Amino acid sequence: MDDCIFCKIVKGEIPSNKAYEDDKVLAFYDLEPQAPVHILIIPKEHIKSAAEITEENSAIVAHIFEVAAKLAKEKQLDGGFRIVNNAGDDAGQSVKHLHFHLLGGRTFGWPAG
Ligand code: DGP
Repeated sequence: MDDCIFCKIVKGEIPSNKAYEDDKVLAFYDLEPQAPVHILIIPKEHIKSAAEITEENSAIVAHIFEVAAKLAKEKQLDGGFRIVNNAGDDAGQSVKHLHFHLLGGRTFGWPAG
């Protein structure tokens, strides 16, 4: 996707502060952190949102959660952490490339906003 910010980050056309990378996913620090640890985990493949997850591409979501658990351990989020996915305009998804927020280092209220 030519006009997708996160595709440009994957291609290295926009710089990011990387936390993890492999052939399928990239994790990088959010520009507007909402917690002491705020990492975005994205598939390298362009998938618009969680609404586009199907039987064919759902394995990437499992892989993203494996990476989240690994990062949470690495960042010593032993007390807990939150994984957030905003899907679509009503949920406030501002970047239309599937991403999961890994948030930690503070406590969180519930229900969310
Ligand atoms: P969401 O609202 O769920 O679509 O979250 C998008 C997040 O992406 C938001 O927390 C800010 C972050 N973000 C947007 N553009 C950039 C960027 O160019 N670099 C980085 N590191 N984060 C970005």
